[in-house]
Amino acid sequence: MELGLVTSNADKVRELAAALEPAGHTVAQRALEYPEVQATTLAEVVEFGLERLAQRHAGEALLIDDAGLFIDALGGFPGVYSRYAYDTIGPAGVLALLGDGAERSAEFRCVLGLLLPDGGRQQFRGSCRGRITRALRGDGGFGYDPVFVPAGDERTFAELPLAEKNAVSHRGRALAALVAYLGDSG
Ligand code: ITT
Repeated sequence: MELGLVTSNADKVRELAAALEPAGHTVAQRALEYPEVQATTLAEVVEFGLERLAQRHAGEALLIDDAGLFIDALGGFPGVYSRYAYDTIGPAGVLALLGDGAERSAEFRCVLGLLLPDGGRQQFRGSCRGRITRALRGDGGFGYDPVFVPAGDERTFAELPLAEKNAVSHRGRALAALVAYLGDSG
């Protein structure tokens, strides 16, 4: 299926294409506007975005991707505010908020929203547990990748090749669910 990915983030497009293209789907970045409402969960943000896209783009197959980093010791911050925190204090500022604290567990979450040409809407979720580093490490990936080490590894997401990140990441897991669904629905 030809999927339009509605995002401003070219790194997301690379991660989605790496999972969807081998399964026979094509992904093109679409520069459409949709409002990201202030909500307490990623799922609500995605549902609202899909609703708006359905009103203006009936008949198209579109995907949106909303993700965030939820740090346990900060009560889940930055979470749904991850973009705002990234643009203001950045990953180094988030490390500063955590300080030297020993409790560094965190979770990345991703919700993919799919709008089908017949108007159908679906969500696919993925999460990845891990821990926050004490310093930025690695220059691959994007966003908070240099401060997050997935469980079972010693490398940050920014130190992993894209295929290895996708194999364990929040987005990779949501994508696996999306690929299974698209396979089923033909
Ligand atoms: P769009 O909303 O246009 O898709 P965005 O970059 O704003 O792009 P999100 O709202 O989903 O995407 O992301 C919130 C923040 O979390 C943002 O600063 C991203 O850089 C970061 N982020 C999202 N996915 C990530 C990942 O896989 N690894 C590291 N950081 C990520």
